[in-house]
Amino acid sequence: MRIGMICYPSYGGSGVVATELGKQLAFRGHEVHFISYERPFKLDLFHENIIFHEVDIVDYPLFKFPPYSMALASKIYEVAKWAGLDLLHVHYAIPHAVSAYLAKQMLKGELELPVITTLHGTDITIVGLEKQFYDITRFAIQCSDGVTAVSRSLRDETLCRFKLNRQIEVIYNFVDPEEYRRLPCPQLKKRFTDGEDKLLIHISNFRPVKRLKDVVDLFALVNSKIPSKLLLIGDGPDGSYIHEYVGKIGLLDRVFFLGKQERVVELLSISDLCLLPSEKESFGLVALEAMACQVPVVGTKVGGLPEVVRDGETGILEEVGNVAAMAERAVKLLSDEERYLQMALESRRHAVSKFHIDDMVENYLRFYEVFL
Ligand code: GMT
Repeated sequence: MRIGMICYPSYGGSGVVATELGKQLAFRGHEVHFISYERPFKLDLFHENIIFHEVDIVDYPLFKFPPYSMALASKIYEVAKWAGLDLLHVHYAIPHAVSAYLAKQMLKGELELPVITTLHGTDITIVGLEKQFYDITRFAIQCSDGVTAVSRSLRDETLCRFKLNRQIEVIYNFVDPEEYRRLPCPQLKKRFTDGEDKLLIHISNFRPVKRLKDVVDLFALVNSKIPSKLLLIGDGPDGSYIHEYVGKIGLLDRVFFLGKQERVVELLSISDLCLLPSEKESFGLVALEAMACQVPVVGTKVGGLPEVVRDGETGILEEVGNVAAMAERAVKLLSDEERYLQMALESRRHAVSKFHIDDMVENYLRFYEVFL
């Protein structure tokens, strides 16, 4: 198959999922054409079946905002004809599904291009609900030949919020158990703890939806009972505010701001708990990656997170904002070595058995077949 893959190239779950899926399809002999404004950061290899096409963004003094959606549609049109694409898979509805629709119309009479849209979360639960995006997002989802969502929760929320009456297939996000596994990293661990402290980790884009203050408050409560350190990986709008807050509560010597990281396996491998007390989370890819590295997750009962993390078996889930309950259960877990080990091992087992990359790639391939 010749597949066009549209995604955001930057750090973030949707781009990671699209890139890893594209790589796997290429390894299985399909030709994958990535189209984006930059090379996706996880597209870090040469493979003869992977071709990256950069969307040229034309600036002109008249444009306050260069029209990216149009530029993307033109690029899709161009690549589809040039490569003879069999199918287009767009990740994140806004604006990708709209550009795909445009390109498909432009190709009419020349090439039949089935469009598959994968919904990732904030395109539905936050951005898509904005007044100026709602109708056009709904239209693009309705016009896609196939639609997938990364959790049952996201599928149901899409159908309900967008008042849609169409089939949406659930294909979960996935993890490569070979890449994400607990590695022995004693030297790295020594840089943060002398062995006495527990290590807690949070990885995100530091947006309000991730509730960074809850991350820090949760950590502070755990640390007041069990000496701990917190690794904060990522950056985003709440970065400086949260740095200030950590200073205000006097924990700067126990919280490490490590910024954006390309590889997190080693950092996860030295951690004891992964904190994800988000306001919304359609899936929580980072929770899955943590579990694959034997790190139980402490998070919220929101969106698709309960489909990924099994409360009491692979982590702890509480209501949004109930930091006290999360901390109390986290302290109890960290104090019980036997139970902790059991949960850490179960986290890995569950991640590998339910979210294996090979199974999900097969699910996508089966789904593609329906539209060819
Ligand atoms: O907010 C983020 O975490 C980024 C966003 C994205 O599109 O990259 O993440 C969404 O998609 C991920 C991949 O499918 C999911 O794992 C995240 O749960 C989802 N984020 C939210 O729903 C807030």
